[in-house]
Amino acid sequence: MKVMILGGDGFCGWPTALHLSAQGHEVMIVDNLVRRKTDVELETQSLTPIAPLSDRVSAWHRVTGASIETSTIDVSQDYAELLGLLRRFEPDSVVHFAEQRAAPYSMKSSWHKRYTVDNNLNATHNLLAAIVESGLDVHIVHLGTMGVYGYGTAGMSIPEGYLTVKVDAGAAGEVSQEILYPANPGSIYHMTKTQDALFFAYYAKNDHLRVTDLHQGIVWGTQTEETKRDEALINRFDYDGDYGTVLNRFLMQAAIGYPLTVHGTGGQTRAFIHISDTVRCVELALLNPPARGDRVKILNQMTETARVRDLAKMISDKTGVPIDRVRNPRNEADENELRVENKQFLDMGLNPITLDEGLMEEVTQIARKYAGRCDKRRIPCGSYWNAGTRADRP
Ligand code: NAD
Ligand code: USQ
Repeated sequence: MKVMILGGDGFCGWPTALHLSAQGHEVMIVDNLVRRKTDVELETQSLTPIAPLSDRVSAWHRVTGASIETSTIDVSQDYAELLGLLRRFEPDSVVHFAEQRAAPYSMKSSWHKRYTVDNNLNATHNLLAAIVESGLDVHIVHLGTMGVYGYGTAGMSIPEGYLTVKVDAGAAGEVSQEILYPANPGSIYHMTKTQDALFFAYYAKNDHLRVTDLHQGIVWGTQTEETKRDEALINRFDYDGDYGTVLNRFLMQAAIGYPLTVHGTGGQTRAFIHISDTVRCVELALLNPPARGDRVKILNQMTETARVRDLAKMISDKTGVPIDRVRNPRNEADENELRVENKQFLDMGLNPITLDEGLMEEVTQIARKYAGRCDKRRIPCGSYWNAGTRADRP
């Protein structure tokens, strides 16, 4: 299969590119390197030392003999170039990771809100319009988020994208209809993903584009089988207050003895998946596309749910590092239950890595190894959801 990977230099995109290349697929990475530039803006860097993109693909060629072509166009702005790449490479599939993905970053200021909306919506819409204009039959696999659903489920399991509702239609009696699960985003970033979903539904209906939307939980871990093969292939590890996600932050904090930063009560329940399972899920999604004319295929890409304070306790018990309950900078429910359907991936043969299995390996082999690169000043989260209105603004 020929696969174009938008955002293929990022945390999920890079190991996915290597995994697909290792399976014998022909891979092209398209990435404007904005994530590396954002590190400069935030005065931070990946805990792991990531090589420049050209060194990464050279190392992959040296280790495996396989070539990965790269392009550094901006998918949200360089429409003609994107169309040209599609026409030349003629991919069977495009995996779309190329969005600003941090909720705290999207809430930092008006500029960050507008950038996130402009970048994410235009990247997604440019891809859809370019595929239609190219006339190619390309399967799009998009990385969406569990956060499109919100995290409150009224006691039921969150279904995979669609919900059957029954409405009392008066004289017509009870009518039943399948709808997209109602969107309930908790940040500007998450909101862009709910809007992506409408673009996909429209283009699947109007142009019969084949689209799979993967509603992914929080990714943890760093390395995959392929990124371990050479030091220059190492994956990025974000630990800062904007881009660092909760579990990897706790693992890094444990490695350097920094009290674990639980927001509020820590009663927030979230869905999780290991990075090695992310790459396997993307491959499974590529191998099982919807047919032309089908509605958008939506899968919940997560393997476990956990409460933030339980994760902190698990890591604290294993490492002895204390827990620090910090004021929650976000506007979110303190406590929520979360149950999620993930039958489709399990039926396709996914055999998930569990939280308990991989946690300590991550602390010792990655976080402790690179602890010297951590700048503790970058750990606190300084992005406040209600900074403009709160009396207790920082
Ligand atoms: P990341 O920021 O590490 O990677 C995104 C990549 O896309 C970066 O390399 C960036 O330079 C590139 N990019 C962004 N805008 C671009 C543009 N306009 N043109 C070209 N390239 C562009 O993020 P990630 O963690 O790898 O996440 C990838 C996708 O997966 C995102 O869409 C995110 O919403 C989704 N996702 C991530 C997680 C997670 O925990 N990391 C969880 C659920 C969903
Ligand atoms: N949290 C803490 N302490 C911390 C950091 C976070 O308690 O030091 C809490 C947050 O308040 C939140 C939860 O942990 O309740 C998750 O935060 P997060 O930063 O790990 O995850 P989130 O902002 O939801 O975003 C991440 C990715 C995003 C992806 C999303 C999947 O950055 O790209 O879409 O996870 S999901 O959460 O399932 O929507």
